[in-house]
Amino acid sequence: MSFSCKNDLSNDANKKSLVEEMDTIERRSRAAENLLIKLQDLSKKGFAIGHQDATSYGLNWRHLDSPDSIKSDVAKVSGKFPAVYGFDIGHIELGRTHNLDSVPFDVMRQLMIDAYKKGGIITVSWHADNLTSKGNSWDKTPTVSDLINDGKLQQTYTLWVKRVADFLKSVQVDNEPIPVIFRPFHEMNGSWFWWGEGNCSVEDYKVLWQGTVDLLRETHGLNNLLYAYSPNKLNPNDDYMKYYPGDDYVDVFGIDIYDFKNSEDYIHSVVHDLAIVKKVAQEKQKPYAFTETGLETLSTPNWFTEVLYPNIENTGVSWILFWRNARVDHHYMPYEGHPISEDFRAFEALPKTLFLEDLTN
Ligand code: BMA
Repeated sequence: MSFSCKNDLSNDANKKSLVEEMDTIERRSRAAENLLIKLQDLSKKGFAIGHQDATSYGLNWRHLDSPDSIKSDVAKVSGKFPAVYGFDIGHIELGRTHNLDSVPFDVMRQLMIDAYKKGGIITVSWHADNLTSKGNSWDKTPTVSDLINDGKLQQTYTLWVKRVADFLKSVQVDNEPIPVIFRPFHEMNGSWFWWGEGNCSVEDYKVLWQGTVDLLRETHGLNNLLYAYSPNKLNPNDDYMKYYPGDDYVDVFGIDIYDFKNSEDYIHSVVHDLAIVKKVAQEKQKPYAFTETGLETLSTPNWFTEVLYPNIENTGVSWILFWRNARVDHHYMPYEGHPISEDFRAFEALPKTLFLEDLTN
């Protein structure tokens, strides 16, 4: 079955036959199953530390061509590499050679392979462009309803997903695609992306998610992916499950919460929202994670040890992903000489923080 009109995707009979069909195909590769188990197991010890674009670039360095030696701001500051590696494949859908943040996809592939071989966990987000307006992810022009109803756009989107599949299939070790936690269409309960609240109906969002996963799994036969559902911080009265596309389409639960220089508000959300994520995940027997977080520029002293750690140490999250170190005014992890470095080293020494060398394969 392919991503096609809404009727096909919301038709119960079609869904039932799809589920039956899936039973006969290997739904997840052995490596993807192992990753799922690893996520559950490691959460008994602590939480894995992740960084977006950890090895792609940092402050004053960049892997522009093929990577010779692997660097990371986290390693420069703490002596340890992160355990989780976030990448973004925005612009792969356009057939470009570089992602939206100028990381060459060939370099990204090498960095993913290197991290995986060393026991690291790979997670991928997708800041896809807007199909209708051709603007970026933040272009709110409604497009999902167009996609569902317009055959021509479906053709384009099908090609976009093929490019995603080709890339994710091409990241191989021993001729096998490595397992990846794919986290598309994130923060949908916020209104800043074209797939977000107000720019796309709840029903259409689910059709988009399910249709995309069906294409990846069936048309392209990808079984190396785990799918992560990650709304943004909940506003009062938000239902965490509002956009949930269903148990067959999600393997990992998550949430994105940032500290906008208001620690009290941040702590309140972290404690409140992670409790909800944990409850849902435990009911569904799936792992859960703090899929994005950070304090831009790290201007609050002792943020890692005093604001963050005490509020997540007992939540049971499998990992926590800090956003990227792009610039002096846009970074979420310390870099060499950063005033918060010492606090970060103290955070590293706390019992629950797991870095690359703390993970076992
Ligand atoms: C956002 C910002 C952007 C970036 C995007 C995708 O949060 O960091 O600068 O392009 O993520 O990485």
